[in-house]
Amino acid sequence: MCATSRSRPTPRTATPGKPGCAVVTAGPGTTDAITGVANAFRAESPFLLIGGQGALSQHKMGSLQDLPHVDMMQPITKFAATVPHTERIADMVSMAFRECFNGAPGPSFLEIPRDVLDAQVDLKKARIPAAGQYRASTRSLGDPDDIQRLADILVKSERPCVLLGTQVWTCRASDAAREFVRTLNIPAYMNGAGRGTLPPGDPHHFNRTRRYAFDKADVIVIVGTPFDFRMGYGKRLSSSATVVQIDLDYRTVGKNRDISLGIVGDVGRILKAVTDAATGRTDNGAKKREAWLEELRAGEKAGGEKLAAMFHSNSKPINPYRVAWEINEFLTEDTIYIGDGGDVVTITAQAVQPRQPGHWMDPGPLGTLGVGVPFAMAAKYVHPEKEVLCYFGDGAFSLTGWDFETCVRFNLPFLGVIGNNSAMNQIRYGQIAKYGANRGDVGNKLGDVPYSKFAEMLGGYGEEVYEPDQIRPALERGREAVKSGKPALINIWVDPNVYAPGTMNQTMYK
Ligand SMILES: Cc1ncc(C[n+]2csc(CCOP(=O)(O)OP(=O)(O)O)c2C)c(N)n1
Ligand SMILES: [Mg+2]
Repeated sequence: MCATSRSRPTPRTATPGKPGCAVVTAGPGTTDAITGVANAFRAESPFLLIGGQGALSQHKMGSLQDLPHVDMMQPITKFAATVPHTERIADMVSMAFRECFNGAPGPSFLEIPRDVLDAQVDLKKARIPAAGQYRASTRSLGDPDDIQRLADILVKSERPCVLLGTQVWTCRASDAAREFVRTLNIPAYMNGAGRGTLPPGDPHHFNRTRRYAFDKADVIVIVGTPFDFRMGYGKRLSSSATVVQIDLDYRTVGKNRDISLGIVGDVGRILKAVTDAATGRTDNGAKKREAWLEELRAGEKAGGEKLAAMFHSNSKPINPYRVAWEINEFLTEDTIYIGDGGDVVTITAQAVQPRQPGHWMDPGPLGTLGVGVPFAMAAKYVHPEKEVLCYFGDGAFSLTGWDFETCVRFNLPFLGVIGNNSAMNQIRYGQIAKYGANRGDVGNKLGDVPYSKFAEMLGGYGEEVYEPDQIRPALERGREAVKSGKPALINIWVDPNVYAPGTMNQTMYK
């Protein structure tokens, strides 16, 4: 970004579910954007990237910044094409956006050669699609017979559970999902952008007993999330359970694991229809499931108690579990939380619970480190009235940290917190486990960087934290700095020898 703007951005109306758009130069500009496109592809984010290209008149002659962009983008987009003529620009932009919403959302790519961009055409000859008139609704309901079948299955179930995934947010289905679990009395687990659908403390909000529930449930409903590595490819679900999968994408349903029933369509419409269908029955079975919910609540409580000592740890260097707990305590109802890092961020998944849907962002299934600053920038740009807090690993922060300056320049203040262990610790652990203690540092040791100085150098606010009881006061001062318009970085020095259980089990590779 190069324009300068120091004025406070006027609040923009939040535009949920709208696609994003970015424009980059040809060659290295387009290759620089590849990771962002790939991240959107795996995260199912609708987004159009427009890239430049040398003039068609110099096609394949070795023009400045010439590369086969479309070939490179093809496997990581839903649609990638060259605009061959100026008359076609508007039409192909509508085509690309339409493709962004084909099944599960994702990115599209268009390259516009220089002479196509510069030429003038008679507008009467061009097709200029009108907003709202170039594509159909994506809110389809699935097979109505299957809606009835799912209602039957759930009404009869005694130990059901539901996993609410990213598409619950994509489809803005939070209300429908809440009504579904409350009416039918079903325990809900959340992952990805589905986190926050139910607030912590809600009687149907569960998170520490997911493995137990997947093992003991008689019916498991998977909503808007694939059977990928986060789900152990479906292997961690009881083999005797009735497994139902609901997804926007036909290709996702039944992939990697057999299912008893699959329904394709808008997950909000489907959950609402199932709730309505079950409500028509004389007894929807909600009461008989209470014992199962109580069993899981006891498990949640025991799980929380197990972690309490680590959450309250006063040890030095600071235990990263303590940081995770402090951050969760510090979040407001309105804070958008972003995680960007390896092990320190994995640890926060056990403590940090967003209070609302749409208030959690993470590196997603591509595991893209470096998303933090750009996500914070985008979140603050769309929601200038909200607090944006991003928790980084030091390795992750170093990837895109320079854009902290962009946040200063564009007046997009956010609160950055770094869990600094001077290492790429998640990978360091894997190497220690595989190759022995003296091999952990190879390629993973980072410098002891006082990032507060980096923040100050770029015009922001910064603090170093070495004592556990200084975490909260430093966060408070960071919050005040952000309120005064300065992005802030609180650099917390954490113990490099404490790891998340998922890192120790190397669960992500199983
Ligand atoms: C762009 C990118 N590069 C590399 C990786 C592989 N990777 C996963 S976790 C990790 C360590 C990150 O270190 P840091 O952010 O400091 O977190 P820590 O594990 O130390 O808590 C790395 C390199 C990745 N996921 N994304
Ligand atoms: Mg680190």
